[in-house]
Amino acid sequence: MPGVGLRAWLLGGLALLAAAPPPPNVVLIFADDLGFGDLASYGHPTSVTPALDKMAAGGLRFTSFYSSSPVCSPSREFDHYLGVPYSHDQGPCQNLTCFPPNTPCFGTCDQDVVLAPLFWNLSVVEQPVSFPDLGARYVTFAEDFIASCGRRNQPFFLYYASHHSHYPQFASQEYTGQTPRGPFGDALLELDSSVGHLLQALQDSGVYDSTLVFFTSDNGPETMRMSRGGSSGLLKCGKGTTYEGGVREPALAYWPGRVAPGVTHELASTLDLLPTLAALAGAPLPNVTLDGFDLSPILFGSGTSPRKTMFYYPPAPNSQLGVFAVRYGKYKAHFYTQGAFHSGTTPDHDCYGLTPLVFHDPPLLYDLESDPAENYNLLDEAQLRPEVLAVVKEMRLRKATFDQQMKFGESEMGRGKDPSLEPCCSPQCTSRPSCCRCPSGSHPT
Ligand SMILES: [Ca+2]
Repeated sequence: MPGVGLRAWLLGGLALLAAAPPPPNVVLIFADDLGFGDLASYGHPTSVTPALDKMAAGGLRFTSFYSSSPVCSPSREFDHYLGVPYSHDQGPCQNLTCFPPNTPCFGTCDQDVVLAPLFWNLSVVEQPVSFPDLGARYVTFAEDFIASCGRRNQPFFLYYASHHSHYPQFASQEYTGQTPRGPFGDALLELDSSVGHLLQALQDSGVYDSTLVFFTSDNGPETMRMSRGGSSGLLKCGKGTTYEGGVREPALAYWPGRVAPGVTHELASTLDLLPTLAALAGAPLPNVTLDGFDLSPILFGSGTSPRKTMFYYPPAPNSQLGVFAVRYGKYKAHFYTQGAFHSGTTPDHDCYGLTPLVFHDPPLLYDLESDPAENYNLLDEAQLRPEVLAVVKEMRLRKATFDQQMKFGESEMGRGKDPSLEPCCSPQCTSRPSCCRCPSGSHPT
């Protein structure tokens, strides 16, 4: 996938230190390129997602939850790891099976790089990874981890990041051809089934009531894949843009007995997960400036969200332009807009990859509560209301203040490429990248 940095699709666990009283367990489930409109609980008519429906009905469903970026986010560090350490389309896929028994993956994916590897901790155990087997492997790994922690009465953090809803979609035999939505729906069904298995594993280990399960997605749908991509529902555009469809995500918090079932319209973000989970675990925060908030007041019904503002970064942020848009309360101002190739093919030309960067002065201003689709610019109204002009002034100030405080780190992408660093199951082989190929079981695990 062009233009996207290191990304981790991982399944890992970090055993937390036990203290008195014991902190809760956390299961954080990340979908990939899954849009605001993709789940049955968010209105999709033909998605089949019974486990996520159960979480939505028995947990807290967010309607204003934002990813930190319209493309994928950085990786983390774990005690145990199983997964593909980057996007599974970042390796040739045209001869691989995505749906059994023999439906090849749609498209070609990235060429002239190694086939996607499956890592178990620091070892490549299979290359290329077998997509139809991947879901079951992740589930088994997660089930074993939960059971092991349960037996030892040890609090745990499990991060379960699924590839299924990302191009090229795939599923095992059990889920292939099982939904009216086609390949995307089948892949989503297998993702949903893994959520069901995780919930069952928590039950079986007796930790159901002491575990927060949180589900969300990393960015909006890749509509360039047409019906094989996800859906942002009523929101504008998708992946790669700073319109709502790029960053506003489904989000579900599930903790029977602690998080009351319901729907919240409060503002929240993936940026808030670290401070929230650290607070729940009684863990100290890292000694850095964080742009997240503890969401405990929303989760436990004691108050409103501490987050009042959301800043929208473009896929490739730079210090000269700063953030592209700002949400403050119900209002959103776009200072810059730009299309994205990820967001092509829908009838809305604003989303397209060739739609250039435009600076808006005054900004485009929308009321996201009355107009979540961003159709009606409040500054186009014949009679400008004084409160609208006051909002524009406030938005300008918030953007300027935020941009001024933001310190940009060194670009990882800017460091360049070194093909010798591509993961290879046969490190000494000489005809890279094609020689990096090992069937499952050919390598010690
Ligand atoms: Ca993604």
